[in-house]
Amino acid sequence: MAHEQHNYLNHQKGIWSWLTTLDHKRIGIMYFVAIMSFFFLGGVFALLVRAELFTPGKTLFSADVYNRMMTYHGAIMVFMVIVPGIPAIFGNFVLPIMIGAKDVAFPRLNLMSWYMLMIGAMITGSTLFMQNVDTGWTFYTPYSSIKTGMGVIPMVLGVFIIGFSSILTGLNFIVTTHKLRAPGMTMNRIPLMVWALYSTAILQVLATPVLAITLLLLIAEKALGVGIFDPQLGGDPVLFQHFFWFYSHPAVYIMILPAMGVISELVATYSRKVIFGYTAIAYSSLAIAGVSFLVWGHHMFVSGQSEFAGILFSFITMLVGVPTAIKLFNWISTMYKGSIRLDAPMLFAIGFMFLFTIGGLTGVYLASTGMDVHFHDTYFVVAHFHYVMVGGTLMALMGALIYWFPKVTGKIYSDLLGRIAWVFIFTGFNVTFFPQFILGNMGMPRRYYDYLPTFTELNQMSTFGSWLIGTGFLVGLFGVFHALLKGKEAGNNPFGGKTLEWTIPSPPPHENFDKTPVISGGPYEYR
Ligand code: HEM
Ligand SMILES: [Cu+2]
Repeated sequence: MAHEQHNYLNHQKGIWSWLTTLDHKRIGIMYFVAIMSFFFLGGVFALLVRAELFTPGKTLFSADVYNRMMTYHGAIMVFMVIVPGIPAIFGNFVLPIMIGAKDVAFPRLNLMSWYMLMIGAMITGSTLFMQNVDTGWTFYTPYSSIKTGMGVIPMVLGVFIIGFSSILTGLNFIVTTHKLRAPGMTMNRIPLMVWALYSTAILQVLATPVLAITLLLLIAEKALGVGIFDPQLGGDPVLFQHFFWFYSHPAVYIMILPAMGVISELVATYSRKVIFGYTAIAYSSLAIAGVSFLVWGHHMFVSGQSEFAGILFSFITMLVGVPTAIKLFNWISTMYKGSIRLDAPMLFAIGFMFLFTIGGLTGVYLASTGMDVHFHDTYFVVAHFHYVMVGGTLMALMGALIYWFPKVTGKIYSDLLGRIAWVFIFTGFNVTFFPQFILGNMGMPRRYYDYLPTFTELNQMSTFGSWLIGTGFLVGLFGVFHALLKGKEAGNNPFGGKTLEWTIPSPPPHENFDKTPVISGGPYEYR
């Protein structure tokens, strides 16, 4: 072997050089380690929740313990895994490289965002040792503000801080995309992943402050007795729902848009074709981001809002289907007559399209005001949002992991292990969540500790499926260690990608490019 390549991994040595690094690539890896640990914890809670639901009545835990596990599962998965996941890990790693930059615009702010996530997670995590955080991840008032214990305060304080991490990352990505593109890299030449991250960043910056203020108001009411949401103090609990969903609906697009960006890259690379409808895919991200601010009321059809509001929210919600369908049709058109390679990342991309479509279509049921009266707060909703969030975001995350692994580490992730993980996750996923559509339609309410004996079989199927998913992710994790220890050397461009990251060595040098690239064409020039 020749002399060791100089790259960002061996540029400096020691744990301290990592904890103080300003290199976006190293920060991406630090996010990976942190977020995967949260994911593991959230996953354990999920398995415990499903285990408790294996039989009606008490299976393993008391109702109190169940409520807490459900709360931590939801809060960890949403605020610490699926929201930051793809942007913080892969966005950090690839965004600057994809636009031909040396780093993000504000490297120190980038490092600070990571620390804010860690501090927020520690404060939220510390409540694990308090006995009373049992509100569910939505922290609905008046239960959270007057009925349950004080552990809610540190819980939401942690989420508040995590929110700032998200805002700062978004800000950083917006400025980076505008200011640091290489010469010739016009906005209409940036890769679709960058468009997706950019649209996401707008949502992060505009929507997250609303959550932050809402959580501060909740703390103010709980700690100081200021009447905001509590009717006894002159407040309005429905106001909390308006605030909460004004953030949390856009947040579902913070979760899914980066995933869609990943899918665009995978579809282009593994179909070896110019992406069909670049402009349409790019601008549909912006359209989705825009419309997502106008639909929050579909979470409140049964909250007593006016009928007119209901009709309006229902209509606007359905509109989101248009830009989403545009993306889907363009991906399929790209694959049409392409030389498709069904490597593991492409399997995850196809899994994404399949599961996300089911999730999206069932969203249309929920968005119909009449049907939502039937489905609201049942397992149908649980199935719907897991199909979109897990089926969408986590499938894309796995695809992204295997696709960019060689670039990040210099080693190739075993395609076989990737496929095995895919089979377990994809099958397990459907076994877990499909029965929940039926359960919801039969009337099983969500969040409950107990259920009618008639629901037993479907619940057992669902619990069994959760073990398959768990196994799939363990295989996925094993694949990481396997690749690090035994993976083949990657070379610059093992999959024939066309975007800029594939033009530099794997792992990349400290400052990405020896000399700034000059761009003269679009990002996917296959023919
Ligand atoms: C982009 C991906 C999407 C994600 C990540 C997502 C996520 C979610 C989540 C987390 C919930 C449950 C909220 C809760 O805890 O109460 C939910 C509910 C809902 N979603 Fe989606 N969703 C997505 C797409 C859609 C689409 C495309 C539609 C409609 C066309 C839709 C319509 C609804 C409706 C109406 C509800 C409320 C149901 C109820 O509570 O009765 N969603 N979604
Ligand atoms: Cu929504």
